[in-house]
Amino acid sequence: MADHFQLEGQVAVVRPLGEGFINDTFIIETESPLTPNYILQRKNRQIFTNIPAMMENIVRVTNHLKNKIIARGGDPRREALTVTPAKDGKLYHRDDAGEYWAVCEFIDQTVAYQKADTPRLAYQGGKGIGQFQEMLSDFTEPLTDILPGFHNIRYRFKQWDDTLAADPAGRKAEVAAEIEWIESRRDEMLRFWQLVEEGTIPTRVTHNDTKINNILFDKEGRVLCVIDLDTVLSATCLNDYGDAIRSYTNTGLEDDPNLDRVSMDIEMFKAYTEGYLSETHTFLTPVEAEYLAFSARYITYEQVLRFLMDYIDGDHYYKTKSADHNLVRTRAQYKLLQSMEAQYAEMQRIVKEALERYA
Ligand code: ADP
Ligand code: GN1
Ligand code: MG
Repeated sequence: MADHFQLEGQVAVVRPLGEGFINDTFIIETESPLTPNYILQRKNRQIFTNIPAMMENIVRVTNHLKNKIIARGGDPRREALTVTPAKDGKLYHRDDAGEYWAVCEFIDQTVAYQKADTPRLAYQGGKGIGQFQEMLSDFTEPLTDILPGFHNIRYRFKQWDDTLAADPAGRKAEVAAEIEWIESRRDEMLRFWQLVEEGTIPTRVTHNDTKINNILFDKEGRVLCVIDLDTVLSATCLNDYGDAIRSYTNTGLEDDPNLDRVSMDIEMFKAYTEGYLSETHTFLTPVEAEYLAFSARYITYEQVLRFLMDYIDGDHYYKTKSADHNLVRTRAQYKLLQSMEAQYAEMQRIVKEALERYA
């Protein structure tokens, strides 16, 4: 597969890499230290139904980022992804089985964390996503909406209602309590989403999948590069902030079987928020600022719904490591949601105080 792409140097070895739930990721190592290594991915074509448009989106966005990075004296090949085209000039290669493959340069001397261990790292992560959004705030080229309804809870409820009605894996009865977690919060989530639908909360170019392993840090723990750009879309920037809070503040694992370990760490929340606002306070509207804390609950709730829905559906969306993996994830994310709900007043106070510094 590597031979189909415009690589510099000779391929030495190709091996699996990373913990992504969606694509199959490999590293291509080249023989010489003078030539780059590469990331090779089989993109998930069940989820991404228009991979050519997705790759086109990624190149448009990374070209814009690279111009910004050059203008501020940065290194465009380390601070932004570089897509490596196929030998026929396309941004992907389609194999005989109809699978789509894509390559980008591997950014070496970096760390992709699975978990935030210090507030400093959370601050850096917030700054990274803030910078990413800020650099794209004047991006005006068209982007194809390759995942319609991705963080749209009205659309998710449609999928949810259909899945429950069909009960394809016969698992519905066993998760009645978990289903109630979703139903009891349906209205408040729709009320929030309505603000996006009516334009009270604006739409911007955002990442939409900001968990911690989708950002690379340098060896000193400074944020370097936002990766996994498959989901770059026009959406509310609150999704990026909320999803990152879900990821960075969790004292346990996303799929922790021990719920005693799972809660929201308010110090991590404060650090991420301060990092994020250090870059975004210049453009966030008052309504966006008002809903930052709620967006963490929104995205965590959506994640509970998506894991549970996949469990009820028979595990077709996320990669799983055991038969009940999606259920374990559901329960762990719900525990996190409850912890956010319990600390909500404090979260709002922290956001307000962080913003007052810029008033
Ligand atoms: P998925 O969509 O399946 O999550 P990602 O694009 O996030 O796939 O890649 C999976 C993992 O591979 C990342 O979490 C990271 O560890 C590593 N990775 C991906 N792209 C790069 C890159 N350009 N340089 C270094 N590591 C990378
Ligand atoms: C998936 O691709 P990955 O592993 O970075 C998912 C996200 C979920 C996340 C949960 C395209 O992210 O939406 O929040 O898993 N990506 C897609 O960990 O569905
Ligand atoms: Mg990823």
